[in-house]
Formats: sequence, C-alpha cells, structure tokens
Amino acid sequence: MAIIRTQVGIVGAGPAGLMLAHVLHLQGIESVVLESHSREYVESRVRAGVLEQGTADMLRESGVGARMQREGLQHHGVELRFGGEGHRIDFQDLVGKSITVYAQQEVVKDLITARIGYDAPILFEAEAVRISDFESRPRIHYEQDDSEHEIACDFLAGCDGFHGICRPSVAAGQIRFYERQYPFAWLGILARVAPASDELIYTYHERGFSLMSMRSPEVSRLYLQCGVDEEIAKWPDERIWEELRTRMATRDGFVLKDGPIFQKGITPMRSFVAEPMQFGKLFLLGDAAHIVPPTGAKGLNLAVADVRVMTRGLVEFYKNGNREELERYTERCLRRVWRGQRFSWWMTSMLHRFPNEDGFSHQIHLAELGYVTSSRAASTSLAENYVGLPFDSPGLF
Ligand code: FAS
Ligand code: PHB
Repeated sequence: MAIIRTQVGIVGAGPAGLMLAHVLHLQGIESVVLESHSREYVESRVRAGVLEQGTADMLRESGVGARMQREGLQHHGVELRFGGEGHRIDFQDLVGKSITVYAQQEVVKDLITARIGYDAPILFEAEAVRISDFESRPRIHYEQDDSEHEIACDFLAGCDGFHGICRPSVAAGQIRFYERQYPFAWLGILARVAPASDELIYTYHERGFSLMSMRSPEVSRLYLQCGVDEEIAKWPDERIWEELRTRMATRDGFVLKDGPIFQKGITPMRSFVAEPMQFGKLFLLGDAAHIVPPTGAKGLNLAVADVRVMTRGLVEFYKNGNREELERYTERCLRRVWRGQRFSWWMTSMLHRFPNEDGFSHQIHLAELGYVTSSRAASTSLAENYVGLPFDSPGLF
C-alpha cells in the first residue's frame, strides 16, 4: 500500500478544498486533494451562483479570476418583489459594493485547471473511507482503482461537504450540532432563455417564494418554493413556467419568457452548524461544518471565508512556528458563520410561506418587506449582509 506524505491532506474538491489547496500552494505549503467523484462530475455539478465581493476579490487576487472577470456578471443591486410590485436594493448606493454572478462549477473548473497547471496533486475517483489519528499524526485512508492507499499529513482539512466522512469521524461527545429544518424545499431549473431581468429578483407571493437568477445572457436559473417531499415528476415544464409567472406577476405587466429547461432539481432547506470546527489537527471547512438555506446566497462564500482563516493559521504555523491562530480557528470562523446563518434564516423567513400560515402572518411578511424596502437603515443592513460582511482580518495577498 502506497503512503503519500504531505503537509495538508484535503478531503473534497469542492470550493472549500480547491480554494484551500490553491492559496496554500501560493504560500509554499504542500497539500494533496482527494475527490471521490470524477473531474467531469465535479465540474458539471449545478450549485451556487452568487459570489460576495470578498470571494470575487480573493479569486482575482490569487490569480484564478481571469475567466470570472470575463464571463461573470457584476450586479450592483437586487430586486425584492411582493404585492405585485418590485423594489430595488441598490448595493452601490447603500454600501459601495457589488456581487458577481458566476456559477460554482465555473469556479471549480478554474481552480482545477490552475492546480493541474502547476502540477500539484489532485486525485479524482479517490474516496476517503476512513480518517485516523487526527489528534496526533493524521492519516487519510482512501480507495482508488479498487485498492486502499494512505495519506500521512501534518494537518487534515475536512472539505467533504455535508454528507462527507470527516465530521462523522469525530466522537459524539466532542461535537455539538445546531440545526433548523425548513418545512419546504426549492425546485430549481436551468433554462436556455435570456434572463427576464438584469438583476436577481426575490419574490414573496401567497403561493410561495420564487427566485429569478441567471448564469449568462442566454441562460436563466430559476427557483420556486415547493413541498419538502415534492416529486419532480409532478412538475412538467409548463407547470413550472405557469407557477413562476403567477408568483412573479406585477401590476406593470412583467413578462417571464420561457425556454427549454435542461436541468431540474429539488434542494432541501436546512440551517446547520457544527461546533467546534477543529479537533486536534482535523479542521472542518465549508458545508462539512455548516449549511445555510440558499436564500441568502451564503454557502460557497462561507466556505471561502473558512479557507482564509485556516490559511492564515497554517502560514503562522509553518512560517513562524506559532499555533495561536490555528487554535482560534473555531472562534474566528463561527463569528462569520453565525452572522451568515442569521441572515440566511432571516431572508428565508421573510420570503417564504410556512405551512398553516394565516392572514396575520401574510400581513407580517408584507409589512417586513415594506419596511426593508422603504427604510434606508433596513435596506443597508440587507445590502451589507448580501454583498458580504467585511472580513475580520486583512487578506493574505
Ligand atoms: P461541496 O459539497 O461543494 O464539496 C465537497 C466535495 O467533497 C464534493 O466534491 C464531494 O464529492 C467530496 N467528497 C465527499 N465525501 C468524500 C470522500 N469521502 N472522499 C473524497 N471526496 C469526498 N451557496 C452560495 O454561496 N450561493 C448560492 O447561490 C448557492 N446556491 C446553492 C444552490 C443549490 C441548489 C445548492 C445545493 C447549494 C447552493 N449553495 C449556494 C451552497 C453550496 O454552494 C455549498 O455551500 C458549497 O458547495 C460548499 O462547498 P464545499 O464545502 O466545498 O462542499
Ligand atoms: C443561484 O443563482 O443559483 C442563486 C442565486 C441566489 C440565491 C441562491 C441561488 O440566493
């Protein structure tokens, strides 16, 4: 059995694992990335679409932002729609920042291309089956080509998402979970039709939430609130368009053109936080440690924020032999994570219909939306959370 030796063993080639491997490389710190799926699979998986200003800056400053610059869509605002009317939240005017619409799988492609470009190790179809000794000398046991192999490393980064093996490898008594399941889900589609607006539209409607987003000037990304156990077979294309039109209708005759749907999926909605996020030399990053409902567009961005904190700690350790930053990993990450949790929970609560809601609840939704879109203070709060709260510590570049 081959044993690979490295400084940082990384399980998972999602945004967390790949961004960590990349910024460590720039700091001269070695790592090996393990990914259970094929390159084609991870590069085609449809997920996030919105990058905070800080995430886009990090991609640019670390040298993997060129294609994002060319193909990404910079937005300076977002629309909240309710009661048949749209209300724009002007990020530029309120907080002087913007977001970038650039699909997660494109970020993943750019990071994989960079990694292969500077010939650093990334193993696809290599499944981590067990991790051990992460209190002392971490080991990752993985299977590839029907045989078992091992990685010996100084530190182990669990970037294997919500359903990975790293978090469950921590003894029950050592970890605490905070969780909220939402009584609805999102039905998401990708359609080959020009987006019906230049910016994202979040709609609250008595029949439920909907979101108009995009991937390019030719491809729209749309979501609608549906039941938790919804069957996709019950949603033929025409029914989806009809429901979106009903929910997004405005008094001034907004038109949502339809087009061929080439991807459809249902996403459960949950809030989840694991605490702590560090166990000896095992560090959990991204969805392995925390999940947010996508209403606040925070998931990928929180994963990248964890990478900043972990990289800072490892640079301090390898360059100055100082463990302090690493020991504060959980505290530093969870400060931002809980703020992202609060914002995502708040956006979800404000914009979705909960089962058995009465007329009073409906009026409260409308009153809250009316307040947020008419008060400069409230709009600014939404804007600064949406574009991304400032990082606690300055960048590494
Ligand atoms: P990931 O889940 O992306 O990556 C984990 C990787 O680990 C995967 O490639 C997996 O194959 C691999 N892995 C798992 N177990 C393994 C094992 N045992 N061995 C080896 N590899 C293993 N976030 C936003 O910020 N904005 C949005 O607009 C947004 N929209 C979303 C829409 C949808 C439909 C969904 C589902 C999520 C959305 N999110 C959004 C959140 C999402 O983007 C996640 O936060 C993001 O993927 C987290 O990245 P990672 O932590 O890297 O986890
Ligand atoms: C997306 O474009 O996929 C998207 C955008 C904003 C969200 C969630 C998803 O809040």
